[in-house]
Amino acid sequence: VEQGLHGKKVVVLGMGVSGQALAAWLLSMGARPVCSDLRPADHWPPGVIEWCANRGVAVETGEHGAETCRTADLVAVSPGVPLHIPALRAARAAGVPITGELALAVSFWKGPVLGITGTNGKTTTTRLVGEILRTAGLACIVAGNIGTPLSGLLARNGRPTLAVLEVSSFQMDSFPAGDGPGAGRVRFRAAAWLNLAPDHLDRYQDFRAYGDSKARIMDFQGPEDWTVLNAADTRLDPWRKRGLGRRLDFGWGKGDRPGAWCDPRLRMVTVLWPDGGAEEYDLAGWTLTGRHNIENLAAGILLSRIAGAEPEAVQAAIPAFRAPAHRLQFITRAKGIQYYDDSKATNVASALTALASMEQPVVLIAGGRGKGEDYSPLGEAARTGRLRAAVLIGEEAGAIGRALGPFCVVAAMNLNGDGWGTMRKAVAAATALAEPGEAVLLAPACASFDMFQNYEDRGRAFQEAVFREVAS
Ligand code: UMA
Repeated sequence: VEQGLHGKKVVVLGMGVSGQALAAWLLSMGARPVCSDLRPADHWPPGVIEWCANRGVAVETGEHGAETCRTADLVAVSPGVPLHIPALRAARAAGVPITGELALAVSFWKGPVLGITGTNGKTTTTRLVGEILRTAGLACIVAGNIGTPLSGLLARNGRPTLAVLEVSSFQMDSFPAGDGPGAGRVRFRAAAWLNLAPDHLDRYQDFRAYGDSKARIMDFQGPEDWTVLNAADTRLDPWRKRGLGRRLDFGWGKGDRPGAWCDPRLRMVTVLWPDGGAEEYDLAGWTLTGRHNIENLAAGILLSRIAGAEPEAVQAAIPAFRAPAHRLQFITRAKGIQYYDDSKATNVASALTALASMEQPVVLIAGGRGKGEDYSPLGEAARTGRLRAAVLIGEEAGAIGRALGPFCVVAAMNLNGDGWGTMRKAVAAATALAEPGEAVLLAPACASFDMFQNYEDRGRAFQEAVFREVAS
């Protein structure tokens, strides 16, 4: 693979945004991509089949054929494709190398790469680092799980440019082991692991396997590189010593070792470097809600400094940064009720984080498609804390309702897959339940795919419903 892709048959599995970007880049490299997607031809994303036909690119619809993969020079998977499917087993048995879209793109990327992984907070931290680097006048691209496949940017990779990547466990899964295709060329100048909480248990055998997947980011680092780990998250403990990178931690308190240390009272972050250097950052003007976002900021400061941003630029970016949409985003206040959109809270842990970040009692809108998670921690929040009422939607409404038990008022809304209609009903019900001084919070603890295209679509539906409701 390192010797070039020219003339090689590369089967691309999954034709979402990753597969499309990868196929186009492979073609530009003179490879012979074969585009394969489980969807039948009439359900492919618009224009993709025509794009292939116009360029003589072979397509395989409705299946990933074992023969297609067995006869390839390389198979490259999209993040959403699980690695144990029969076609990939056939490829493995035939000795065909397998890689992932992001792994392949990183192995061809010429500039330094920063990788940011974790269950929650990845997108916020990735965007923050991008903003700080821009404030510092450093050229960079921001890509990965955040929505922009890196392979789509390879064509513009003439001059080595810093890449700031949000890396999901799905993407990490298909980074080849030491002897795999391109593995020797994959390197993370800095890798940050923000936190670990149960998620995606429908894809992984268990929680440990999910953590193992994220931990692999440290395998692609040398002694000159930096590993940035959350000191406060004990779930990272089994993997803290993994990899060769130099350690920087981030956490709370005064800090007794190199890293970024947050003092919530003084609203300061102190950075300690291994050579004894120290820096202080003032959090005045930081607008994001919640302790978790201060942890994200601490990690972001370390990554930006490693990437070469000067402390002055880091300080200037702190008050200027705004939360990305659908992440505990304040929407509006009407009749004393505040509305927050945390549609990105697609697992129980992030819904709990959202609840813990709210200062007022909450009427929660939750539910959607489950990922094999246990909802009882939400019941605990209802019993002990701020969760006063809940409006439940989607496939998991029943399961969450059972977990919430008798501790809060529960209403369920479902309009047979009509997501936007259901959301309007849910927002109306939540508004009726909320008292002045309380908050209506969308933090679903579930994926959105039962009723929405994605979490953004769900968040937009919520925001539209809120503005309708408060105008009525
Ligand atoms: N497909 C197959 N075979 C399969 C599974 C899927 O052919 O076995 C096909 C589907 O029919 C569909 C296509 O693959 O046509 C979708 O591919 P994909 O699921 O890999 O999604 P992409 O559109 O390529 O988007 C992916 C990420 N999606 C997933 O990881 C599920 C996006 O993250 C990411 O932004 C994008 O690449 C760019 O890098 C989304 C996500 O939900 C936001 N990520 C998860 C998360 O954050 O929790 C991990």
